[in-house]
Amino acid sequence: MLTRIDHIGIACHDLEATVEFYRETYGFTDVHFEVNEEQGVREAMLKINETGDGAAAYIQLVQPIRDDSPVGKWLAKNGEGVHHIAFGTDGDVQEEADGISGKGVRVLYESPRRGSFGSRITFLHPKDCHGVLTELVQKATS
Ligand code: CMX
Ligand code: CO
Repeated sequence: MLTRIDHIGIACHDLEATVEFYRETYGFTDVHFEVNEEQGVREAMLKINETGDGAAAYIQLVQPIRDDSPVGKWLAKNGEGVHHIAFGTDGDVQEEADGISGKGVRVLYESPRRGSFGSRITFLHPKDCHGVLTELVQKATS
């Protein structure tokens, strides 16, 4: 089941400056940085609140490390802004994706890839989701 908004993904040109904006403006100080080579981004996860399913909701700031990556291409076309939303599962993300695929929505990955904090992620095509690139996230088991 999808039980939370896991994160909202925001594309930016300068990760440190954007983190500073969120810290200064809103007081979001719980920040985790990582690089995801496969996705072509440097990212910062800003924790907003815990969720009822034992996970948490974040703002994910992403800066491309390659111009030809999904975020690099999107930024060149649109400039900074909301790039995707992510829903969290309480179970297996592939099972969730299979169920959604059965409803006629294109799932972008054949099998889940690695996301923030070692999570398992996949994406749904924005053209099948009313213009919203949608990510599904299964939290890493701790
Ligand atoms: N939101 C909404 N629509 C989008 C979009 C987005 N983020 N990205 C692309 N589109 C739209 C484009 O506007 C375009 O529409 P038009 O044909 O009407 O102009 C169409 O989708 C095709 O876009 P494109 O620029 O040609 O891009 P591609 O088809 O090469 O790639 C996508 C689009 C979704 C397949 C690709 O971005 C992708 O694989 N995304 C998943 C991975 C990802 O985004 N990783 C970064 C985040 C990592 C993380 O969250 O951890
Ligand atoms: Co994301």
